Amino acid sequence: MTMTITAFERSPDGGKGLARDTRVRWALEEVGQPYAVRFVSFAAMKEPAHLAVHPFGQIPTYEEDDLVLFETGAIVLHLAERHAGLLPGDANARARAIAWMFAALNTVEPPILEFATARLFERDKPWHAERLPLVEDRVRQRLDQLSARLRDADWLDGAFSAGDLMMVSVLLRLKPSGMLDGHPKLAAYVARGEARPAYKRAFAAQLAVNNPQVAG
Ligand code: GTB
Repeated sequence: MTMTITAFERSPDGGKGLARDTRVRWALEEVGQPYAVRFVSFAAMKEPAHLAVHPFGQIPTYEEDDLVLFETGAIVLHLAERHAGLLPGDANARARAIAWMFAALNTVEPPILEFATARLFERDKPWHAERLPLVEDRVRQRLDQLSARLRDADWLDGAFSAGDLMMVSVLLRLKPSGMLDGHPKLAAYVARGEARPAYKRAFAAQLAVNNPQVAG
């Protein structure tokens, strides 16, 4: 069984690990599965060959024999269900870990993406200065709520799970803004995720492609 994912030929973040192939690489590393990467350019992503695997012309995708998947949530859940290491054995704990995956993608990531978009692409708009604090407030509200739930625990619900993998991946997008600094428990939570050997391998693999000088 060969697993192949797609990733940016050259990520716009220059190897900061923010493109979404990193979370899939991380999941593959956590479950100890080797994988191959097919690199695609922005132009190639919109060509019929890639659109056949990803209807929206994006990365990452996942191929395993005759199974083709897109959407990082679906890919990570598939890996977590097929291989040990990312979901607990107990049925209720498993359901809760999956709920955290959905919370990361559906509740926490949307305001973070809005915030990133506002910071990166809306600076020249006449309404930017008015809109940015509103968007920032929506992110802060989610961080306050998440931090209140996490408290001093290492992970969101018992042992590290796919829920934590997804939540840490989503929160990492805030790092360049410095917003996590106002939430020390979450900053420590993200640092624990980044310290995992599997994350380090995933990060190094994408860095080697996107910034070979730094990767050495
Ligand atoms: N919901 C989908 C999923 O989770 O799989 C979203 C996939 C997605 O947004 N893919 C992006 C993409 O292919 C790359 S990850 N974009 C190209 C396009 O739409 O044409 C998003 C991303 C891109 C770049 C940075 N960065 O440079 O910091 C961070 C995140």
